[in-house]
Amino acid sequence: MKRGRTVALCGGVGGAKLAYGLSRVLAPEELTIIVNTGDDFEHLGLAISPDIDTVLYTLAERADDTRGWGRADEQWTVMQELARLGGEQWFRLGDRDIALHLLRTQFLRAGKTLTQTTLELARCLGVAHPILPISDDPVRTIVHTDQGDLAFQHYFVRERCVPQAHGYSYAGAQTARLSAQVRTTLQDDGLRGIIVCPSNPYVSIAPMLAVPGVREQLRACRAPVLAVSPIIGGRALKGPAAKMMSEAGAEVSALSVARLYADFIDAMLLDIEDSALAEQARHDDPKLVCEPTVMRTREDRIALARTCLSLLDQLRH
Ligand code: FO1
Repeated sequence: MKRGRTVALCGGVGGAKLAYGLSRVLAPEELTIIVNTGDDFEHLGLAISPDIDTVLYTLAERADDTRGWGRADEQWTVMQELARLGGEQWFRLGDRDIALHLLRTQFLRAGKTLTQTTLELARCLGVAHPILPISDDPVRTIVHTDQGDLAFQHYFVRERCVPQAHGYSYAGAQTARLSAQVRTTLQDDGLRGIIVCPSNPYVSIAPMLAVPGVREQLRACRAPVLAVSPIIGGRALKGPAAKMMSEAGAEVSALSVARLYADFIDAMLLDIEDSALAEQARHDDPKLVCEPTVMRTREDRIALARTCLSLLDQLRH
C-alpha cells in the first residue's frame, strides 16, 4: 500500500539527527524536510544557512557530529590566513564548508531561489530527500537581550549566548511567503503526518511558525501532528534552549514546549525520563507519550524515527 508523505519541521542538530533517521526508513518520495532559515546571514560576502547545512551534511553523512556544525574531516587554511590578514575570526568557516557557501552564493547571485539552490546543493552532496527552506524570502531571528537587540549569530556565536535574552522576533517573517513547494507539501491531503523535530522552540521552530500560513496550515492539517521534545529532565541535550526558556520566564520542561505548540499538535513525545512529569500532567490535549528519544548513535536516530512514524499511524486511527 502506498503511504503518504511525512513532513519534518526541523532546526539544527537535534532536528537533523531525527531527519537522518527518517531518511533511512523513508524513500525520498515519502519524506520532505522543511528547515528553519532564521539563523541565516551573510558573512564575509557569503550566504550562510547553518540549519540547512546541518541537515544537508547530516543526511550526506558528512557532518562533524562532535562540533555539531560544519563538515567532518575539515581543514582551516582559509581561517588561518584570514587571521594573519586581520580578518574577522568570530565565526569559523572551514575550507570544505566554504566551498558550499561559495556555490550557494553563486547560485543566489545568479537569480536562483533559496529553494532551488538548496535542492541543487543537496543533489551535489548526493542527498535525494527533498530539503526545503521554509521560505525564499529572508526571515532573520533577532534576540532581544539586556545588551540590546542582537542578530542571531551575534548572540549565539559571537556573544556565546551570554547576554540575558528576554524575547525574540523574526525580522521579515510577517511579509515572507511560503515557497510553492512548502505550501503544496503542507496542503497535501494525503500526508501521513507532520513531525516537529526536537529543535529549539524559540529559534528553530518559532521562526518557521512566524511565516504567515504555517501555523494555520498545521492547525488545519487533517493528518496527525506530533512534536518531539528537545527538553529532557529539565535540560536541553545540546544548545541554549534551557537557558532561553528560563530567561523567558517559562518552566524548563517538555510540558512548557507542549504548551507552545498546543494549538496545532495532536501529541507530544517526551523522553522516557520524563514519564513521571507526563503522569502528573495528565494531559489529554495534546496527548503526551513517553518513549526513549535520546539519539547518541545512528541506530538511536533510526529507532526514534520508527517510534515517531508508528505514533503518527496510531494517531491517525
Ligand atoms: N557555531 C559556533 O558556535 N561557532 C562557529 O564558529 C560556528 C561556525 C559555523 C559555520 C557554519 C555553519 O553552518 C554553522 C556554524 N556554527 C558555529 C553553528 C551555527 O551558527 C549554530 O549552531 C546554528 O545556527 C544554531 O542552529
